[in-house]
Amino acid sequence: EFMKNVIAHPTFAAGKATTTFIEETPELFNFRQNMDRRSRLLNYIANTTVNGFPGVSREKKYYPEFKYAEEFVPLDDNLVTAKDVLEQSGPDAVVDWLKQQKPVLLTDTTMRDAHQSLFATRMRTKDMTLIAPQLQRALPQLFSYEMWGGATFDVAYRFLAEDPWARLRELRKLMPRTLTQMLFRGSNAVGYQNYPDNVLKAFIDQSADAGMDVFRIFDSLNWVDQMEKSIQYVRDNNKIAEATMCYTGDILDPNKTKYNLKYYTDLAKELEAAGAHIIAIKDMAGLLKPEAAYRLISTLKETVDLPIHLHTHDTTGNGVYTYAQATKAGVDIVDVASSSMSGTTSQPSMGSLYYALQNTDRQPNVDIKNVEAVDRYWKTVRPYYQQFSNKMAGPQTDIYQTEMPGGQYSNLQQQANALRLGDRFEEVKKMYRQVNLMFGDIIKVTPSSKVVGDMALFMVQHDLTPQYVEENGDQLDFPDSVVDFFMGDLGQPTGGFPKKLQQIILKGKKPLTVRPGSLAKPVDFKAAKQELSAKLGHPATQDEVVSYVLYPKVFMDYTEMQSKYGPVSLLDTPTFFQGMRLGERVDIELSSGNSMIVSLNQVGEPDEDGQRTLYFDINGHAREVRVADLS
Ligand code: 3PY
Ligand code: ZN
Repeated sequence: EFMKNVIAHPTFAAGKATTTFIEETPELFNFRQNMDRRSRLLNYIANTTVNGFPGVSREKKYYPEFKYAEEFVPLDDNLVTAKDVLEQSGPDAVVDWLKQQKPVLLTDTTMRDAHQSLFATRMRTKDMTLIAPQLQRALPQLFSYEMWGGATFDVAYRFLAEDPWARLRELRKLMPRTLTQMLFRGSNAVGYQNYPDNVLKAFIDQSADAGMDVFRIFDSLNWVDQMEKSIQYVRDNNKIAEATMCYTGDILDPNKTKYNLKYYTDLAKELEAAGAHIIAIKDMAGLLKPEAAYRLISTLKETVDLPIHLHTHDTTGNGVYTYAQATKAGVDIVDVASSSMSGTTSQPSMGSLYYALQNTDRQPNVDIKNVEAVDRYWKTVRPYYQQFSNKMAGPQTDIYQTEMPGGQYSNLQQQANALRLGDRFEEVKKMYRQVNLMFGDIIKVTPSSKVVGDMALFMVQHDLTPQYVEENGDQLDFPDSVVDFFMGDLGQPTGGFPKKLQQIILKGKKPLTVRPGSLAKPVDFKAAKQELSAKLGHPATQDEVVSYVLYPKVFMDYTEMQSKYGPVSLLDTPTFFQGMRLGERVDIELSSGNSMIVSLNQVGEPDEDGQRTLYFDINGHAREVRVADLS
């Protein structure tokens, strides 16, 4: 086949081929590459069929009955989107445009926070790109689609064996008329540790280049010093800097004085001075009660001259009511998710909010038929991820006490299960609250929430009480994340660290009192690129270099997985997690017009070496694959 391609090539046919012809004509290798990709994918399918996907139990393979073919109500030809304004006139014009909008604007978080909060961030790119063109036809007028950042970056590489940059680039291409939005953890970027400033800059520059428009920048302790640089880097790229206040406590509770209304209005003023285009209120645990939302938003509207974007989680069941009150108070944008990906630890439902605001002048400008049509797609996708679900069946009002972020709930459950504390999760939740108080009542959001979670698990696991820690803490070996936190590695909490506990935990080590990023040595990107290129055996791209700098091990593991199994992101989700079943046929589109149709005809018994032979049929040709049965 390779020689046939050579002979058929016009240069060769014209008799002009020189000795370098083969090197100069890389398309000849496409055939080989395809062959190679097919074999690797087949190995993946065979291995997953025999041994399963790590951490996923074997189940009846779920096949949606339903073929997605919806008609959408056409949109007004004169529609102007926020993305149009950004492209034509830049971020300041978007700010002005936002201020003129009467209806409340929406951000759809289905492709980021919703699945992060409902099923441990496992949604695959394929399930997003399949609907993206329709989203663009049905709902281009949303303010933005949040589809990147937070935990998605790490999880894409670590658990899904796919490239997060490719996800961003692909969705950007498929949805050109709506802003893309990401969650950016300030000095922690999309990780859990502090990075040097030049890493933040490289990441933001690269994200902007890949198509990111709105950067929601927060700090896990609401420390503005740790957000300033990122805000500036986003501005330098002519993109939208949404500076964030994480909401905790209860501004209307007179007994809770640490995070009161003044705390938030002062913070908003600081963020405005730091260059924010928009102020986000990130109610990551869903603690903002309806009346508090009304008070907070109306006061902020009088305090700063910027649009306000409200984010909540529906864990307590009050999300839509909170949004309704926020809308009354003049909030500009709110975060919602498609119905079947909404509720409980996720965002409130877009459709529900639409009806809640009916007969008001702030009802979102969306066609409800389109909203519902899009949701019929997500409804088919959700069961693919059932095994990762936190299985929360209804509202949890004890969150008002626990103050645990929606995105953490399912993760902490998984961590507890791994430590065999699954049946003591109620205790873990209670301890989480106690740890927060021991730590001086801190903002709890990634990564500070992880520190509180790690400490709570540690205390439940070893049956420790706060009093015991205080009296005998010098004997205890605390989790690394807890030690690092008290060292000041995540920054300084409002009101400082509780001194006594800090001494107990640090055991004589001297903590930082300044921004860790101000001490961190810049990363030498040239050297990193050289090092990585040598490891990869090809010149590393900037996407790869940035990922390698942020997550060296996770990234290298991913490349290893790629070279072993090829582009597994092309598989449909049930096949990715479950492999194939006897007699089943799966279509894989390798590239447009280039499909691989796979049938599984027979699975042999293990031989004396424990190897099974699987008999496939690929595009009509028989293929056998041998796989070690690890069971
Ligand atoms: C994240 O940082 O990933 C979050 O979603 C925090 O709420
Ligand atoms: Zn959130």
